[in-house]
Amino acid sequence: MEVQQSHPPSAIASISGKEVFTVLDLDGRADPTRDPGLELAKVERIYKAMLRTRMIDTRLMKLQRQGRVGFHVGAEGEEAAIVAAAAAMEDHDWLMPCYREVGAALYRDMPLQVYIDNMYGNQNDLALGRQMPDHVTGRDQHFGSVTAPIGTQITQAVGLAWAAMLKEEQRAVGVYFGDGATSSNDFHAAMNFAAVFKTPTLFLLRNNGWAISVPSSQQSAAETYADKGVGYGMRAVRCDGNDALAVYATVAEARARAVAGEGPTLIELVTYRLGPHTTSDDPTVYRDKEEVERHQKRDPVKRLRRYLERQGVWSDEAEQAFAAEVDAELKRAIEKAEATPPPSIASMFEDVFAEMPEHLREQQRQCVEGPRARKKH
Ligand SMILES: Cc1ncc(C[n+]2csc(CCOP(=O)(O)OP(=O)(O)O)c2C)c(N)n1
Ligand SMILES: [Mg+2]
Repeated sequence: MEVQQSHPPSAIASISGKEVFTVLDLDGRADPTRDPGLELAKVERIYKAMLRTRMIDTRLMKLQRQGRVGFHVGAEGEEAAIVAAAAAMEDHDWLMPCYREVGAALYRDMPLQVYIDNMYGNQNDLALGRQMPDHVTGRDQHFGSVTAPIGTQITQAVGLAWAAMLKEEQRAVGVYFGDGATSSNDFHAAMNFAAVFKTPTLFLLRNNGWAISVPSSQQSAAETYADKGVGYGMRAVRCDGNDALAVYATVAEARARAVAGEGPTLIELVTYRLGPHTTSDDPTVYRDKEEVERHQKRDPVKRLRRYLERQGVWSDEAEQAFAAEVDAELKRAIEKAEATPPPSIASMFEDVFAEMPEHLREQQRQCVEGPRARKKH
């Protein structure tokens, strides 16, 4: 596709369809011809958000194993794909999540307490414990609701983008989903509609190698996941999803095109799920530990840290001080969440109707007077 000059030309525009766009090598050296030239303060903010996401995941995994939270879905290994994509968009752009992207909401300053309260499903949880843990929502962060069915957010994102386009809002919508989700009906409907109507949608396809126990090589017969864009007539690019600077450059460029009316982009973020699918999964039964070890060498957090160290703005001391801050804020948030009572039993019947119908009022009354309400639930 010819590059229009409504936005600055960038290195990504010059690479071929199958190539994976990379800026940083594994030791954190940036290719000067591809470096997006981000201010170091911004790179540092991205790095801190990635490290914080990793630390929160590690802690939540332990809390689940201790029986203190019921479930967790982590992002280990995918922090660059998630956080740097959010950083490359504007705060008023909507982000529609899959279930692994709370790091994007936290990057946009979702208070940690809001997230941790959701993990506990307590009285302060915005969903009042009616959803699974990790099913957050953040209106203030323009972060849509996590829903469990695979792919539904993809069509919703295209609808949001279409509305933004009709209202001439200069707003793009980024939608995260996995390699497995490209097999869903919603992916097809969304891709087709977005390409035909040129909606300002960024399809942030996290190809993390696996859909639970199905390897991405068996999920599709297409040579690359970006190839899936071709049949829809949509611009599609591949990018190293473990390289925060490459993710930033690719997403920023696609966003500029989208709001300039040049249509959507499918961005294949080539990454790897280092952890289990969720805390309910045991990947040792279906994948080799050598595969995981190979990918650990491409760890996105360590790679960006090396870049910052090379620029002289990060050090062991800075890392330790920041880690201590995150530990302390997590400890506070967990203590508060654990001290907060569960939602009231009566609340189960609320928020569906503006005025509660008689039959629900009756059920609510029976429930509140019944034996369950007297127990800790
Ligand atoms: C419609 C639907 N079918 C099946 C599932 C069960 N399921 C949950 S996650 C998942 C795998 C998704 O893999 P992918 O899209 O690659 O995302 P990843 O978990 O790797 O980030 C499946 C099949 C579901 N939630 N919804
Ligand atoms: Mg996957």
